Amino acid sequence: MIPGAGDDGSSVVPVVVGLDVKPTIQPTAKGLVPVIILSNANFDVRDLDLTTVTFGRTGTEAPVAKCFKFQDANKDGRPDLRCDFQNLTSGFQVGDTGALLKGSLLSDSDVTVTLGGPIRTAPVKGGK
Ligand SMILES: [Ca+2]
Repeated sequence: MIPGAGDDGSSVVPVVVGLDVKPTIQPTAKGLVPVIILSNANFDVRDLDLTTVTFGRTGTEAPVAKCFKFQDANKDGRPDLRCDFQNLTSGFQVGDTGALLKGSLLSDSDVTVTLGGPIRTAPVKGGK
């Protein structure tokens, strides 16, 4: 089943907000991908239930490995949050151009927030 494609009448509300991902991802590299979750006028990252957050090619692949303190990363006056995810678990493939992050709200676990951001992938060493 494709995540989010259910037609069961549940109150899942995808909200697309900003995600600032490390620009170039090497799909076969070990280590962590740093992701900055950006707040905006309609979304405050402090409302996100971090225990439900997942990240990757379709947004459901990797659980949070580590989150940092809230900081205003883009200097717009709203708090942002950096979280790191395991690169290999995130499931990126060469040629991918976007990353997604999904998570529920602390105030309403039925609401799923979806965040997206652009990425580039680096060629895999040693050929295709
Ligand atoms: Ca900010």
